[in-house]
Amino acid sequence: MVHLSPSRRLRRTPFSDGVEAAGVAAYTVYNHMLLPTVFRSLEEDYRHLKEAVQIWDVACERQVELQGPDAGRLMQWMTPRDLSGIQIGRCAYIPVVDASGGMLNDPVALKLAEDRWWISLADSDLLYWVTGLAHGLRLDVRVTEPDVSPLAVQGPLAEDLAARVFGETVRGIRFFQFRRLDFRGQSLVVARSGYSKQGGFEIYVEGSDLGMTLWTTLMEAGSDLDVRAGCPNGIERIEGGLLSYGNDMTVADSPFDCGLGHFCDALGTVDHVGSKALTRIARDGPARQIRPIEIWGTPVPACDRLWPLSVGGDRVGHVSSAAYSPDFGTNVAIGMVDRAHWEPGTDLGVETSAGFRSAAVRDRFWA
Ligand code: THG
Repeated sequence: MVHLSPSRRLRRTPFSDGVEAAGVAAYTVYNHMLLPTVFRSLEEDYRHLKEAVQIWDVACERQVELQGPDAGRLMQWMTPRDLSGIQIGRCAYIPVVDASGGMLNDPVALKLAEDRWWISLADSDLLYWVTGLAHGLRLDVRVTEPDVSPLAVQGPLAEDLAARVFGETVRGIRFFQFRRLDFRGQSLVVARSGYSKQGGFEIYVEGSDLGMTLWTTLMEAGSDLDVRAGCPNGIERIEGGLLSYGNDMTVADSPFDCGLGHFCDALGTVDHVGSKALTRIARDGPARQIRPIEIWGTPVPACDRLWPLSVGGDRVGHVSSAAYSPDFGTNVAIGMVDRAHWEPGTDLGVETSAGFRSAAVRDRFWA
């Protein structure tokens, strides 16, 4: 891969100076921002994430803020997930769909107040869609992108590190809940969440100026815990079945295709922009669905295009993410498989960028 040319369109983050000082080896682009992908090596970063604690610059998870009397109505109009039971202080993973039921994003929503929400975006320009809905429905709500940058603390020692910086109270924050905690006289949203299965927190840094102060404080507080700069790990997230918007799903896929049916209102009583389409898909069942796929043989390269899946020469789906897992000693992958072939144990062929391989549908993700 050649270098990324720096420019104003490719936004740095409040933590980029720290990331670079820590020796970032590779970046990707996410929401027009820099997102580190490798520090030492994918495998070394993976091992360390599972054994210690890492600080992740995930400022690219941009927030869309809804503020005003109609904030709740707009939130519910965007998603098939029933938000009526979501209390202040809770996070909710939500499919966001268009009028055809196609996935526009799969953000984490945070309910800050009855009239105030943040939507912590995956990689698509959802701000335009949300602003458009607000105008089209003539809603009384302000839609903005605030100066808020998430910093994640992930790994088995994350709770110990977070407790040193934010106090013992962090231990009481449950999964997908958040509290406002003091850091240097400023109250920051600290949530137990993050794009790994290793546990940890996400700190929503309000005000870019505070970014490097928090970064440095965490690094110093965790030096004896072997804290390192890290990033979402391409092996670990496939083992855990964490989906990547733009890779594992696009606007061509419904939440049911993505295995996110349990995040959709089961009774079909929630009125949202994709209600009609999703009611039909829920009734008929999806024609294909995301499945864990095991690819046999030696380590496969990174999946930078769809790899066709086949049975007896007929195409039955594709693989969208793959990696060799050191812990499971096999190639772990995420695929989209047609209904007739998605049963666990089904043998498939996959045309990887390094040639044809045998593969199989698994019953569950690895971790
Ligand atoms: N944290 C925050 N914002 C984000 C992400 C994040 N925005 C972009 C991206 N990640 C959105 N995608 C996901 C995908 C999976 C999860 C969160 C965001 C996730 N899933 C849990 C799982 O699958 O185990 C379960 C969620 C649940 O049970 O509600 O955490 O990581 N701020």
